[in-house]
Amino acid sequence: MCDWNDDDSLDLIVGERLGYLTWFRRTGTGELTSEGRVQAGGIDIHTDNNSWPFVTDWNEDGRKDLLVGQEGIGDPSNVFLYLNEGTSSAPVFTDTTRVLRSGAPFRDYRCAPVTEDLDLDGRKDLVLGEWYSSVRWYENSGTNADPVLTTFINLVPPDPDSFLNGNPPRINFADWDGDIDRDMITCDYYGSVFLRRNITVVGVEEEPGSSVARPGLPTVMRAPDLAQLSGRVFDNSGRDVTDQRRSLSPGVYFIQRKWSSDQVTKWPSVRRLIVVE
Ligand SMILES: [Ca+2]
Ligand SMILES: [Ca+2]
Ligand SMILES: [Ca+2]
Ligand SMILES: [Ca+2]
Repeated sequence: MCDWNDDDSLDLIVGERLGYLTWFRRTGTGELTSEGRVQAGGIDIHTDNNSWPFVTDWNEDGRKDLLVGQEGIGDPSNVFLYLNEGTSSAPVFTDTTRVLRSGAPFRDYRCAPVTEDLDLDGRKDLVLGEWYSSVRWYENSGTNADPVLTTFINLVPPDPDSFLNGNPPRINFADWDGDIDRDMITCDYYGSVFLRRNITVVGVEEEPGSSVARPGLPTVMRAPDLAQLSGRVFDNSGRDVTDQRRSLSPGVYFIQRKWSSDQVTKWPSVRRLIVVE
């Protein structure tokens, strides 16, 4: 789901068994109407079976792009990127590239890629659902505009035997339980929906001499590093001190980060605790 044409109404970009992608536009009355298949170079985009579209501004140029997974048994690549060469409100695609990890294409079957900054370091990561239930987190070691993906951690382990763990997973992130952190919701081939709550423990942990960023934990930062972060900074009275962040005194602050991993870009109400040393 995304606002494909930037008219403030959520639309659908739908993948399907036969590999095409279709845009269903939300009308003024709230109904969805088909606007036809999404094209690249004037031709319907046609992946292998079970196409999975995810709309995100991959290269951070302000224009939404398309990240697409496919089934692709035996195919040389199963995660593709279509960079938008039009505008954000009228996307135009001409070509596609393969998304790489450690320099090689993803060859896992039935890929479902989404972007999500799971470790809250301000850089979007890749979360990949694939054959046999596994959901993998590829931490982005590059930048937001040029993600670099290498190793992964299984958020959900593969289950090639029982097929009871959400096989194959289709992924979404949302704060389901309203406790600020974002939870993972997946559905599978058999019609089940799985909720996996984010249960990161909140606490303070310090490692003297270095900036520390841990999932879900308050972050200890040096003032020079804070100056490199995008986002708004507030002191403990709620005063916006973003303009002074290069020279903040040691103390406790809060940072608010803009995110765009749920098809929209917005300032969330959540402010993350940081400690400037
Ligand atoms: Ca729309
Ligand atoms: Ca873009
Ligand atoms: Ca990240
Ligand atoms: Ca939550």
